[in-house]
Amino acid sequence: MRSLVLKLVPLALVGFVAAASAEDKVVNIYNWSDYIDPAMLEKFTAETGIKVVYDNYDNNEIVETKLLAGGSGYDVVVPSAPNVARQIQAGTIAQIDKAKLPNLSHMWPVITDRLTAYDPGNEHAVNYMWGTVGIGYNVAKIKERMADAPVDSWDMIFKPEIVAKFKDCGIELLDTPEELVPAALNYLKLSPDSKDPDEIAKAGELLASIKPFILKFHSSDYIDALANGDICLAVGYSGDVFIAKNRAAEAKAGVEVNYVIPKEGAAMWFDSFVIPADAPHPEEAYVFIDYMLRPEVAAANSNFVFYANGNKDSQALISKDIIDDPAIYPDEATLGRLYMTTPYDAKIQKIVTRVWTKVKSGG
Ligand code: N2P
Repeated sequence: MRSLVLKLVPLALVGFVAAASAEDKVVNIYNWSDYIDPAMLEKFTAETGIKVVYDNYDNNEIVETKLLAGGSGYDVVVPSAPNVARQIQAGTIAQIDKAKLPNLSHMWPVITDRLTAYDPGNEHAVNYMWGTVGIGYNVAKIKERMADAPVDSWDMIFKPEIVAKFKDCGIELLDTPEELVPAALNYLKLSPDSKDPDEIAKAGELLASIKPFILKFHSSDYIDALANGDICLAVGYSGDVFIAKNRAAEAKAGVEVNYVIPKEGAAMWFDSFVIPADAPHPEEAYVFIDYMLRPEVAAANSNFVFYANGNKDSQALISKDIIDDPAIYPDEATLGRLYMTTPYDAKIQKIVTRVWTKVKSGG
């Protein structure tokens, strides 16, 4: 009898501790919308007992505003590279303790090396996914309106007499100057990374000239709108257009969506995990990031959202359609056409924001 009691007590204690910690442990994630396989979150909680509170955004500006204000309550956020650089400077994100991320060993040096331009030594950020900003379109609707439409060119968006032809079937642009101003500069054969106020003003004029043809400025709405055939043309993020393409194919309603990296070139961007300096649960943040760096988890996420990732050892597990598509994993020729941008300083940021507000208000 005595030995039975002794055996039961420790078991009961273990049960109590497990229940208490499962209740306490939580990680607050703030990530881009449509950017993860939800099954990976369920698996994470089942394995670790850490509950995930998962919020979405669809532009960097809101992340930056929240981090600068402080007290966001988030433990992991996923900004793009120029924003990481600005947030390092502002002191809003923590230095990564690499010893807590053993799965960093799976990262892809080609990607991590590129990111040192924004985060020297990769001390603050760990790449999640990367992609491009290009053109998504409804194959039939475009063809109907212009049989020889230059679908591989930014003329589709920036040449008023061409874009005008597609106004009636619906055009959406990402609601962010971070992507549209560089795209306009590049079309004008100016540096997409220009910090020159006169050049930025010229990009603004070009964008204002096509504003009358734009149905909506929004950074995630175009996924379903393209998939349902409600719009025919969008400037969007690569994987998001692929999600639209797949949703359209699954719906079998005769909508065919395509994505192109236009021949004049396009932006290449990188989104990385960071831990806010005031994160309430940094230990859980590390457990979460390290889990996301497992090759099988990284591959499952890429397979679900059609973005390339920064995890070399996951590549062998990614579906062949994705790995072999140069619009997702660019070949050398495509890579040569991709540009990266650097952060605006506060003065130029103000100018860019003003230009964008003017474009959207049609002024
Ligand atoms: C995910 C969009 C992420 C791309 N839906 C922007 N960096």
